Amino acid sequence: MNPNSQLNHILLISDLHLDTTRPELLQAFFTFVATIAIRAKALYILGDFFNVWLGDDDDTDLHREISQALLQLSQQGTAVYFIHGNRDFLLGQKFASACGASLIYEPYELEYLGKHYLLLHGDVLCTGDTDYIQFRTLVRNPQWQQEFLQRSLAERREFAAKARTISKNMNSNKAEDIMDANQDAVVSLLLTYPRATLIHGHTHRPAVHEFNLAQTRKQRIVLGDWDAYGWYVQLNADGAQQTRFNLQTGQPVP
Ligand SMILES: [Mn+2]
Repeated sequence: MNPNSQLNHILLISDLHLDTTRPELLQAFFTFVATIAIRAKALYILGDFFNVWLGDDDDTDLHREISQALLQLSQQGTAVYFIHGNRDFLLGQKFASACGASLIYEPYELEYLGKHYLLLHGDVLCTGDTDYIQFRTLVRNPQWQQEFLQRSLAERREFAAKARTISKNMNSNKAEDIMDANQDAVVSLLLTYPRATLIHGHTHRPAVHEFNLAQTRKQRIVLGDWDAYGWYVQLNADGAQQTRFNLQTGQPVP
């Protein structure tokens, strides 16, 4: 049992984009786990935790260090959950188990202390980006995934590098708002989950958006990506609050 679990709150993070090129982010994540996440009842990771995920058979030092840290966290009483992002949608049951974590699927409705939240990565909301939505439909197809995972790691790596180059070239010509969440998509999702506050990442535009829908005040919270700062959302009896923190010290930065 987690000795601090009386603090009774849930944490959510997104878009760490961990890989070997950003050792300072990896260090910040380990500090976050040991000092902040350890006090939470649960940690939800809302996608793009890894910068790229080619399959659970891609067994690297980075992946092992991360699974060990998460396994320890889960064994100390903080439940860990993964939602797929657009970069790590191939993260599978095998790696999740190695982390002591559960894979959950978006949109995921979470009820906590009488409040309802709807968790997702956020890429499905960017409906203005039709090239991307088309690509997503392809790579989220189970048959495509099965075939892809049967290719050699070298081939998968090559595909990922190509896909990144294509997406970079396409995105450089796109208007900013095309790659943001589309309000019609947000509204349509909230009409299906009328009680929920939306929480997602993906766009790297941390914010709390408030608007009226059917005479009710609604909230959409966008988690920040870990880059210059780290970000997490905390759920407690008062609702959801986002904190920005210093990556080295873990201290909040207003
Ligand atoms: Mn993303």
